[in-house]
Amino acid sequence: MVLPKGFRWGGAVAANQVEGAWREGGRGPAVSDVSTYKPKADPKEYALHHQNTVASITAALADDDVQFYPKRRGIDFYHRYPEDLALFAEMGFTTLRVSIAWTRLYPTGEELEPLAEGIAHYKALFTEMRRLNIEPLVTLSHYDPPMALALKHNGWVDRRMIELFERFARTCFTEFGDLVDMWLTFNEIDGIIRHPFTSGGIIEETVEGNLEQACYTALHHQFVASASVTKMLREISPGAQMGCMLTMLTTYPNTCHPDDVAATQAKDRMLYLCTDVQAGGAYPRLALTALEQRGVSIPFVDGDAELLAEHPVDFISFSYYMSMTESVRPDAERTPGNTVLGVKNPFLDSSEWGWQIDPVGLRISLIDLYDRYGKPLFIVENGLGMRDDLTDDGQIHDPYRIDYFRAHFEQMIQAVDEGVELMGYVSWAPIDLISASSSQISKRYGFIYVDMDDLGHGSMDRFRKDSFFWYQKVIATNGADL
Ligand code: BGP
Repeated sequence: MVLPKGFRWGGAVAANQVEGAWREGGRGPAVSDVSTYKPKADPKEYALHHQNTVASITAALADDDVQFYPKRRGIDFYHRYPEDLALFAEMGFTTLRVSIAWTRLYPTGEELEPLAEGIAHYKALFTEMRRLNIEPLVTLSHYDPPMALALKHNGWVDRRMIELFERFARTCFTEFGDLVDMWLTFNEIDGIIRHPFTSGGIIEETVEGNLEQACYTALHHQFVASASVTKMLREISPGAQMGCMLTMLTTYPNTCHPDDVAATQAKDRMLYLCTDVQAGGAYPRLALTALEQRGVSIPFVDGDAELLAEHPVDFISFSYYMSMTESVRPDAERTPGNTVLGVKNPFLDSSEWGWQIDPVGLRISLIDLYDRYGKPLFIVENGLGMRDDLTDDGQIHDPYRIDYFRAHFEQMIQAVDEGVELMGYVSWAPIDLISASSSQISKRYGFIYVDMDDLGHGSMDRFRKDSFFWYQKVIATNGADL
């Protein structure tokens, strides 16, 4: 079993979780800037700030604090990227997934011209990556819509967002097109249904009517925006490729009771809605019926259906961290997963954060997606968030992380062996960063340790973990030596 020559290896990060420098270069606020971390000792204050109401957002924006809002400081990748890229190159990365902060180019999302400083920053970043032979895979929107658009238009609920996103994308394609050949439009596009504020800048309090309707309206606008900029990319950079990005929430029936199987089938139908639209070019009929029965309609305007049908993505990318099960029993034991609650699988172990570790689920996911769409796949997030200890002599022994990756790579290679066309694998994340869901850095994913605690104390110095050397060997042997 061998991976094809040229198989891409690397890591993935997102601007709002690594860059920091939230006020530099004219950058405008993004929804991620009000994402809070507070030690559990003060749950009341935490809850208050976590509401994402207009009042709490306004108060947060007037507050300069970076301790309480860790995504504002990230890991200072904005300044330290040369050092970090050198470490990635040392591991042998051929690809790095990064995202562009929309508000570094358009601070409120509505300016007519982009900021020169933002463009210069990303040009320098991509140029340095190319110099190190690291190919950029770039996400246009990764959980950081401009805050101004959230407050003014309620984010993606408003169809005007499409035009503003097109302007942003056009700037990216024209300015960075000679350095970037692989793009993704929206990170985990399905996420808008589960966390409307983070993904879509939707402030629940100001939604008129049904929240689920607002979320599907916003999702439709993102689909249209995605197809429209896919069309644009083909005109501007004919050789470039566009991918969609799905949260792969692989679900098994908790038992072989037919009701559990039927419930899993219904869940899967909604899971694949996004890839059916973005890769298949149309909404799946039964999912539409299910939505209609819940009073949700899709706000098609003339030309949308044709646009979606004519401009599907070139490849399908996804995040995969764990699997879960589905049960119709109301008392079934629940367990947390990636932005969802699932039913516990008795055959699997869990991470410290309760995410159930399932390497075989990665193979199942690859085969399912490839069977369904027949398009090239790209694993653009996979990894294990754990606490790590830095020893006095600057080492981090993380055999649990090596075990996790080894088991997942075995299954990935098996899927390729079974015929799945896989463009590459980039881990989440090659370096410790601020966690999306908890805003903690102590939920560490990296092969590289960042010396900082959840309150921002520490030197921010980088240290190679044991897994760093292991991944280096894996890449050097193209997965032959695990
Ligand atoms: C995905 C997101 C990432 C990332 C990852 C891990 O859903 O695309 O941004 O952070 O999950 O999640 P967390 O940081 O919550 O552990």
